[in-house]
Amino acid sequence: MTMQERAKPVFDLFGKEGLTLLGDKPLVAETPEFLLDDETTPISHFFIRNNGLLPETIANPEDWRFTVDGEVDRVLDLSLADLKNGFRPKHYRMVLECGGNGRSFFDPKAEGNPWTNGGVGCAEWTGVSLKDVLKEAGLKASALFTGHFGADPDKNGSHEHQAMSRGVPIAKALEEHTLLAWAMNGEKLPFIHGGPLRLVVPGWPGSLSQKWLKRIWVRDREHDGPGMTGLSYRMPVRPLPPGSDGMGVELRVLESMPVRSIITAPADGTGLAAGTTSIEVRGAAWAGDEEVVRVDCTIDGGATWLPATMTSPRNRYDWVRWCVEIPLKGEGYYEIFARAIDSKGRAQPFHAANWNPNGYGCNVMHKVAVTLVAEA
Ligand SMILES: Nc1nc2c(c(=O)[nH]1)N[C@H]1C(S)=C(S)[C@@H](COP(=O)(O)O)O[C@H]1N2
Ligand SMILES: [Mo]
Repeated sequence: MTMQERAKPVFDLFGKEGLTLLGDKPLVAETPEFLLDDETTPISHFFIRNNGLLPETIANPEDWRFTVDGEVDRVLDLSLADLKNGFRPKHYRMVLECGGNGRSFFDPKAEGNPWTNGGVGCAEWTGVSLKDVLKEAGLKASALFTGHFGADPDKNGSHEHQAMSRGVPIAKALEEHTLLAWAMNGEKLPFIHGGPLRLVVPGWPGSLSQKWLKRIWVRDREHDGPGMTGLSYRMPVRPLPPGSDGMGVELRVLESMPVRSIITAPADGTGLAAGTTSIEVRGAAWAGDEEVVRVDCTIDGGATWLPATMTSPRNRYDWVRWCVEIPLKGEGYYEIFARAIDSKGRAQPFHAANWNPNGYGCNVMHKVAVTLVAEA
């Protein structure tokens, strides 16, 4: 059986269509770029990333409970219903992107799931700002970091260790857009995306957005759960020669994700009818904590660029959609590249730069090839 055949029952179970399976235990699946052609990514096309096995489902989501403890004045033990009734709900459309998105473009190959460009989606999240809940708990002066805990068992099915438990400096936790979310695209948060309750920590690696959230431990130091130590989510401070083992080099935790764009139409490998004189190229772009200031496309390997028109993001951390009409000079083969530039002037590279042992933060330009067939 191929990976795709094996995936079908699981994808059907979770209402997924057209995803590419990267692994089944843990379940990991990415979205082909051409299925990310919507302003808001439908749940059926939203990628899946798990580091352990799935937790048990629960009968009544409103009874889901989670705690806030550690460096707080009052320990909170709240149900989902308490959250909905006690705090002001927020609705933001925001990008969620795996820290390893793009990993497969590194050469030599880096450790981990071989994401191409589809470990990303942009959904409308409904929930409350984590800061409002932390305020209710009362942060002590010693509160420096969060630690996130979910209900999922690890890869071996054990609940003794967390499959993944990461955290953020308290300033990120206190951002308006860092949400405790219970709905996605206006629907009850699907189980596979962490329902009944998950964190959404936008702009930073997806691993911070803990699914099936059970506990926020407010800490007086950097959190040290699985995913926080060693080479996990750390980048070399100084550029490394590709293929290094990363031993003995200075590393820092990856925070904001780098600027990135994808071409969502046409699909790679599209054949264009004879006589086509131009092609509409569309896509999405986002830039971690920064803004996207422009997107350009080239069909001549970067010799000339055409500026794309962009939509305005709905709110901070939303992606922008862009579009550009590119004239074609007749029959033949064309490679389209899209390049986004962020508000700090940083652009995407033509090849996977910034090689690192675990393959994080690859933002190489996306390439789509099309062929205009000859007149019959
Ligand atoms: N409890 C829990 N939360 C988790 C994970 C996990 O394995 N367990 N994986 C993280 C990672 S690495 C990513 S990229 C996102 C993916 O979210 P999604 O599956 O809803 O797309 O969830 C994050 N939250
Ligand atoms: Mo991830």
